[in-house]
Amino acid sequence: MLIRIPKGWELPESAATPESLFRDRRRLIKAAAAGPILLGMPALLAACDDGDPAAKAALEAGAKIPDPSAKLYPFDRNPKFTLDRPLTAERLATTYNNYYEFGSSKNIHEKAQRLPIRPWTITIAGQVEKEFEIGMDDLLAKMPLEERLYRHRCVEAWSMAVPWSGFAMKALVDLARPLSSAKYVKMVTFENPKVASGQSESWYPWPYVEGLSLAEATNDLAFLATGVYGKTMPKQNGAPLRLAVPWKYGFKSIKGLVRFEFTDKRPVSFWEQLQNREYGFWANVNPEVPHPRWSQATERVLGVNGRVPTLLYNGYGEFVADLYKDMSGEKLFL
Ligand SMILES: Nc1nc2c(c(=O)[nH]1)N[C@H]1C(S)=C(S)[C@@H](COP(=O)(O)O)O[C@H]1N2
Ligand SMILES: [Mo]
Repeated sequence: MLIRIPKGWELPESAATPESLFRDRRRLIKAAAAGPILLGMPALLAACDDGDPAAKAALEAGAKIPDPSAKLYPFDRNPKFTLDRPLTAERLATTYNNYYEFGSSKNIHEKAQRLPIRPWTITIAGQVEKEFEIGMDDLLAKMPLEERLYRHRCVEAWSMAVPWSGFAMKALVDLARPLSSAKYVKMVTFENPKVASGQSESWYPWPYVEGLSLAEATNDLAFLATGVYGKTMPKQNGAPLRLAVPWKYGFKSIKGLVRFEFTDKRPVSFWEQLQNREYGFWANVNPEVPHPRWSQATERVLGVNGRVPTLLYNGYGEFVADLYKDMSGEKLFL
């Protein structure tokens, strides 16, 4: 028998996942409409994809295709991005995750192994000189690869500090050559409910979508991460490509990216669509602006007992505060 005793920095899952409250409400409304017998059924059906053995074998084979970029790591560390705290233990950062495509608990790292990460194609679309697609390894060959130490602050008030490998998002924007009309970039996660069972939960507006203004995306701090801890990105952390925008709440740092769309309209992000009162577009970290249901003044650092104060822009004000100086009418911190 395996009894797991929660660590001091862990919350009961029900409390750590505010989003689940919303989901439960949606589920109830849906169930009421469909009749009580269907409660919880879609998730159950998706979880057991028995059926065709050939299809199952193909899924398993896809999941096992090795990552050919492994030989590129580690990347040289950029000394401009340092930390005020120790790095989070690799084991914690890679086993305590948020990735709703694979379920709403923190413990999704095994389920995420089902995702095939090669071949992997990135689409550049919308208001650009010319739309194109590029394979993940061709993209890696064109980008200025480096390592950066970043903090990460989840809206649920836990945090970590990790060494991301990847490249400045500005390098991807330059490659995309957006037109002057483009003001935002909308980013989209893969969609594959056969391997990501959470995507069969129809009360969510899949695929996961996030957005940045172009000014944010070309800021020094906006980073596209392809690895962590000097190695390729674990699937549960968003392989093969995820965003890292450490001055914003963690949900902005979208994982499993397949599409960048340049647009003149502000994209509506995944959580904003579900609950815009609680998860806004800008979502910059601010200890003085509470979430409607809890304080953001302090945070639990993974692996550390007790709480530490949360900092404005998660401590990155010198990089990003200027981006927002003429935006007083906007809900910048929610
Ligand atoms: N596609 C996708 N991206 C996502 C999420 C998600 O559920 N799906 N969760 C977000 C949230 S809430 C956080 S805190 C971070 C967690 O990243 P980590 O698991 O690497 O710590 O991923 C973000 N990116
Ligand atoms: Mo989060």
